[in-house]
This record gives sequence, structure tokens and C-alpha cells, in this order.
Amino acid sequence: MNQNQIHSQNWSQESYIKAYQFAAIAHQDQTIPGSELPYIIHLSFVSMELIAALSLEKVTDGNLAIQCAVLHDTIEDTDTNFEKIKAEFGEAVAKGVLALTKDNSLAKHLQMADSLRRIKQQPPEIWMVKLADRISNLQAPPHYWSQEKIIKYREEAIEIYEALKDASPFLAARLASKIENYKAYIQSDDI
Ligand SMILES: [Mn+2]
Repeated sequence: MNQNQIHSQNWSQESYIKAYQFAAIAHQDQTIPGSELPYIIHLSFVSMELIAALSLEKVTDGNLAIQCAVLHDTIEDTDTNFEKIKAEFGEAVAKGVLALTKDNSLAKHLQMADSLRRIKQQPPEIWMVKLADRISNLQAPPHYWSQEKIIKYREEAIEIYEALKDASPFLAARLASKIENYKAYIQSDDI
């Protein structure tokens, strides 16, 4: 046994499958912005980042991490609500997903700080989902994004990194590298 296998898996494939089937139905007919690809690809990427982290870093509740990764956009982007997730997956998962949901009643420029504040009141598993979400979202931006929006998105990623990096050295390092590489999408006289 090497140092990368010092703990056993503490999440189950069944928990993942149950959440994935729920999310696939909830996000049915949605696509990745700027593409024709089904939205659940994003959920696969986010949960893949979590699974990679969980193979190296011990967390208390692996199923909480995995299920919140798969379900993290359901309240924000689908008809699903807190009560429905609570009934299917329990209160901890529902609270995690709710913390990962932007409050649209707030002005747009206040939403990220508010969400990060609520995520920080949750267990580290939820912090990890937000890190993984932004890692996955720092791929090539949609073609219709302005330079201003791209710069703002990168600054927001730095804000997420600074707020949540302590939850996972592995995901924090992944995000730091994505933030660095994202400079390629910004015209050099803008930074
Ligand atoms: Mn997301």
C-alpha cells in the first residue's frame, strides 16, 4: 500500500447513481451555455473532481460530498426545491445544495459574497464542491462573453479560492492552476 491509498473509500456508487439519475431528470433538455452538449456533462466534471480529491484527502462524509457535487445546480437551475432534495437525500445534502445556490433576490454583485458566506457555514465537503465547480467552469469561456465578463469571472474565481482553499489542498492547487491558465482568454493589455 502506498501513501496515496492510506484510507478506504467512504462514498458509495449507489449514492452517486441515485443523485445522478435525479439530476439527469431535473436538468433534462438543458445544455452547457454556448454549446449543444447536455448539461449533465458539467455535473460529471464536478463530481469527477470530487472523486479525485476524495481518493487523496479524508473527509467525514464522502456521500455528502459526492451527492452535493451532482445536485449542486438543481435548486438554482431546475424546478427542484429544498424540500424535494431533503425528502430524497436528507437534510445535510439539501442544506449543502441550498448554500451552493445563488440568492437571486440580492443584487448581482452581492450574490457571490453571500453564497461564499453561506458555504463557509457548511461542512468542508460543501466548500470542496464550490472549488470543484469553479475548476470545471474555468474552461474556454462561451464565445459570446465580453472581455469584461471574462476578467470578472477570473476575479470571482480568485475570491472563491481565497475563501475556500483550506478545505482541500488538492482542489485548491487545481483551481490555482486553472486561474493562472485562464489568463490566456484575456487580452494582455487588460491585466
Ligand atoms: Mn455548477
